[in-house]
Amino acid sequence: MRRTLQTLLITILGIFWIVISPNLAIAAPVSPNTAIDFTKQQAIAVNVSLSNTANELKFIPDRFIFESGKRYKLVLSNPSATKHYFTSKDFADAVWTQNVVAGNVEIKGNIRELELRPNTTAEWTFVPIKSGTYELHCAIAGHAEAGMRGSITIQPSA
Ligand SMILES: [Cu+2]
Repeated sequence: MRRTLQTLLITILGIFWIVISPNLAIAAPVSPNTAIDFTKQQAIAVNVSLSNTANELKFIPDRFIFESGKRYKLVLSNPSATKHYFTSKDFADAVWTQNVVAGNVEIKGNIRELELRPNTTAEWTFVPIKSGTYELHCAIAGHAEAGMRGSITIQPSA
């Protein structure tokens, strides 16, 4: 008699579990597989040259279009004989910076501007967040006026 009662109880608990378990799955937090992890997204490489071997005062290219929510790796190089800046503070405020890698150093955290000495490169990995068009210039006196400027556009995600 006692054994029958025990079996019955287990059966009832079993049925209860079958009924409740799909609801538990629904109540569970969003699966990690469906969540977006920007850091695992393949980075889209974009190159920019600050001046050139002829020391022309310009960015090559000087117009950029990025899409919000995508991960980019901006590869900056300075092949000229003088140092230059990649300055676009409003753009820097409109992105989430993952890191900047220069030489053997990786810098994490917000970036405001980058200074590149002659024959150096740096890689800036970021995810655009806020759409808009932002001005770009070199912060060295006279360089922007001589043509070292451009624009960076962040488009809303498609
Ligand atoms: Cu410059």
